[in-house]
Amino acid sequence: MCSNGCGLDIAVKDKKIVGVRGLVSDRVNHGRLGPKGLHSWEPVHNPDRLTHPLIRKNGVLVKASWDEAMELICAKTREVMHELGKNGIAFYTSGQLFLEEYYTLALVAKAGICTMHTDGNTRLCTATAAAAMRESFGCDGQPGSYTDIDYTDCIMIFGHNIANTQTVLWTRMLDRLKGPNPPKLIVVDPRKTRTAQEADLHLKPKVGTNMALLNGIQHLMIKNGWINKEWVDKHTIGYDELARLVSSYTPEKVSEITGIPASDIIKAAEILGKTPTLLSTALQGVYQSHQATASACQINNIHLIRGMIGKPGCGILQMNGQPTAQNNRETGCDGEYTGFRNPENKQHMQDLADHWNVDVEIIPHWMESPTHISQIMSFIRAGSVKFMWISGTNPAVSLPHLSEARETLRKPDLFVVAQDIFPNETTELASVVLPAAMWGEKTGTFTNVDRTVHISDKAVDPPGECRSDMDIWIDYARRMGFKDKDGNPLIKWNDSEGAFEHWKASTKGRPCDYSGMTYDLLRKGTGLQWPCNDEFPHGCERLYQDGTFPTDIDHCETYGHDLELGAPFSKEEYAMQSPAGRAIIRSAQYRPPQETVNEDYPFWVSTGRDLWHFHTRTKTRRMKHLQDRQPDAYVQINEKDAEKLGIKEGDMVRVTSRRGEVQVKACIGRIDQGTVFVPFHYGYFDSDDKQKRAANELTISGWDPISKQPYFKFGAVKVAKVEDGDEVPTLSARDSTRATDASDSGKAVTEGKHMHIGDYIAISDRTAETLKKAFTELHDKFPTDRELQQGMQSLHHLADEITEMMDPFMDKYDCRNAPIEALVGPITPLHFTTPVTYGAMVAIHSLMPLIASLEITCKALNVALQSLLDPEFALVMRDVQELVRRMGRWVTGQTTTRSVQALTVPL
Ligand SMILES: Nc1nc2c(c(=O)[nH]1)N[C@H]1C(S)=C(S)[C@@H](COP(=O)(O)OP(=O)(O)OC[C@H]3O[C@@H](n4cnc5c(=O)[nH]c(N)nc54)[C@H](O)[C@@H]3O)O[C@H]1N2
Ligand SMILES: Nc1nc2c(c(=O)[nH]1)N[C@H]1C(S)=C(S)[C@@H](COP(=O)(O)OP(=O)(O)OC[C@H]3O[C@@H](n4cnc5c(=O)[nH]c(N)nc54)[C@H](O)[C@@H]3O)O[C@H]1N2
Ligand SMILES: [Mo]
Repeated sequence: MCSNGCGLDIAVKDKKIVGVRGLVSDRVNHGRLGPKGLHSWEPVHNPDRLTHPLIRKNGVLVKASWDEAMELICAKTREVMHELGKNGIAFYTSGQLFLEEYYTLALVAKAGICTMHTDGNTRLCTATAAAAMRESFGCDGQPGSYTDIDYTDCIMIFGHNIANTQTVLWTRMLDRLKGPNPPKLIVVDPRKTRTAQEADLHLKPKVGTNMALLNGIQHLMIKNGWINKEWVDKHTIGYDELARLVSSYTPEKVSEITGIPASDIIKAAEILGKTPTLLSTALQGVYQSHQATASACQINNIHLIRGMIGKPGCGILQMNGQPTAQNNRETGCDGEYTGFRNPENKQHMQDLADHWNVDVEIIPHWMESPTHISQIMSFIRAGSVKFMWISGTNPAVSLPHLSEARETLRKPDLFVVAQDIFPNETTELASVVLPAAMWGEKTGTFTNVDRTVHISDKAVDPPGECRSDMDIWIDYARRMGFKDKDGNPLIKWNDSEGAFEHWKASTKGRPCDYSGMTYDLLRKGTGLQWPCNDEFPHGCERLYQDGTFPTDIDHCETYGHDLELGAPFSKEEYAMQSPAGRAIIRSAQYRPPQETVNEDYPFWVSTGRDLWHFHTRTKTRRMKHLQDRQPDAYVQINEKDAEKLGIKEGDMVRVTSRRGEVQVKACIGRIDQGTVFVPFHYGYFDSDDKQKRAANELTISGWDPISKQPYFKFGAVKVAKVEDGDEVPTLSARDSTRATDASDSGKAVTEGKHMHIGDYIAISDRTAETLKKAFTELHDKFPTDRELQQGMQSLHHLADEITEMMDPFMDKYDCRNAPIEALVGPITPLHFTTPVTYGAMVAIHSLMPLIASLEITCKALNVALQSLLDPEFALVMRDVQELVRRMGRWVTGQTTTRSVQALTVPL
């Protein structure tokens, strides 16, 4: 139940699990277990387990056979694909299944259905960790090792309440902190958490201001020369830009933004600047907060500017949250591609297609990244996704802005499959429910945050008719008839070892190389760290030991993004940056969060975790020791704030945001004034009165521009004591269940619908025609300007070429007579003015909006045509785009060379 990846032994008696203990020989936990690990086996045999498939009939879920359920799912898949195409289907999975299960799902989604909508709850969890490592190092993968904790001189824990959330890793830190030569400990958290209590220096930023603090720290490190310039010059790019950008982040300015005293900022910079070794961790206080990826990159930067990476004691743990978040990312079930491949790298995609024995065109890789969950939800609302398969996650509690999320999931025309081990708030909204086997009942591997791969063996049979998630997807693939390009079954394995062997082969040569591992090797009493291959047969403890990073243009997982806007860089732009094996120092300004406090909503709200519970508590609710420690939802509030509002410990309090409200008990102290904290563990499955209490009733809907991870850590609320007689907000029966029967969900509606690609082709054709007219008009308007006249003739030739190239496809997409004025309005007119020198320059310039517009149209069409498997026309549009770019180059060149005479000589 966290990403630490502890090894454990399972005790079985009479075919039942009766206990677990930590595995002493394991490199990760050395025999230790935390409270959740120790009790983790208890829910396995809980009588509430789902044991049979269920299908919704007359509004209620009724028992069905596997055959009935799977045939219905297949029929609905076909129905939706027939109406909307493959991108009417979405998969939303977990960070809690096994590697082999995700790998199977990746094939089903990417090469069976071929949808671009595959995501996981890992998007809510550690999408930012992955994004930040891709930006800084060229590829996902934690550089460090847990052993760094044993050697380091300084630990920085950033937005991470490790004492609650990774208890075993925390004890490893406590060993050092309470032993000889303890490392210095810096903790950055707005709350005085159990972690922060142990800190030498506790920085308490206002929520959402991490970026300002990190820029401020780097400013001081650079100003004081606390950097390793020699290493920086040799192994990084981007340093000068960082130095320039952070130079205005003085301690006074940063203190003003963050609320941290300037002296503490100076102290932090000095510790970080002078420590001989440094180990950093970051988690949700960074990833779910404002400017998430940008901030996580600055933590990488602190290591890079000091050259503290790839050496003992110098790890960066961009943490994971869930036990198998790493595997979801590696196999490509969220925003990434199998084996950390780059979707924009043709060879990477071809290698994957060869390994799967499918045509490369069918793998959805045309867009820069697959659809993220918030976007899938908005497609559902718009009616362009009508089939959603949810596995191992409980979005009806864990997604932000719950009232909207629930309304989306219960939409009558959406067909929802929920695959879980227990009934929960999401199964209540499902059309079909599939009962899954859990760990202990199935075999598979999982990879923790320091790249250690473990095997988890089956110990007992699952209850009732439960099947493993992998078996369910293999069954689906067979029933759907998914084939490779030789007509053989797409999925070529029947068991987890078979899946692992196939997966292994797909990783050879990639950074996450598993090729040297086998199930037998993994059974030798401890896990193995990837890469594990011929070069590292026993696994590799630390990445980047020689200062070489996977940023080579042929090797990297991404070409990177603008940290502030999230806009992707093109391959050409990346080539110009030329990192070529060097790490990338990326920088950005601090910007204030989108929602801020005001008179009506005067408190910042943050949400997160408690020590005793895991997520939506489907498991920890059923572990008596843990449930009894923290049975109720609560809101944490500062002493002074509570006093002002007349609130005492245990009082019922109403917390209201612009989106919803909850009523929960007050828990006073250990938090700064002006901020409140609500754990997100409490939903409605075990609440009789359905009183509103889920933290996500309050949260905003917004996400990081690069990682697309939702913002769970800031928003504005008001707080009031509940008085006798006040209304109690409850979740209505309507909101908590689905009204449509399974057979009616996902029904096709075809009237008035049509694919819009023809409209867009017509727009590009018409834009080219308009350009031709403009070229002729300009040519005639300036008879004495020979250069302009020649230019217009040449550009006209290019435009002719464009319309000729597109002509053969106009009928295919039925777009000769599309009413495009109605679609885009009048196309921009030309501007003419006098005198003639200035006038010609402005006239040439005024071509640019049309040219730019045509270029974007071409690019969008190229991607859409690839997805429609029309590579011929897609290639034409790529060539057209190149012609349009050349037009743009002419216009830019002419405008700039003309500018001196036209703009500075009086006429
Ligand atoms: N007991 C328990 N352990 C768990 C889990 C669980 O549910 N329960 N879940 C697992 C999973 S999936 C995950 S992702 C991890 C999450 O583990 P953590 O990230 O440690 O947990 P959170 O409580 O979500 O958030 C961490 C801290 O961020 C702080 N914070 C909020 N806003 C800001 C900010 O703007 N800046 C800074 N610097 N800090 C801020 C909060 O005060 C909070 O203490 O835990 C894993 N372990
Ligand atoms: N407000 C707020 N919201 C948050 C967060 C926050 O800090 N604040 N944190 C976010 C984060 S980091 C995370 S990770 C998410 C977690 O959010 P969820 O993923 O929705 O939470 P879980 O309760 O872990 O849901 C996992 C589900 O999988 C089921 N399950 C367990 N094992 C198996 C299995 O082997 N097979 C199948 N099919 N099902 C299984 C469990 O019963 C459970 O219903 O929440 C996010 N939401
Ligand atoms: Mo998470």
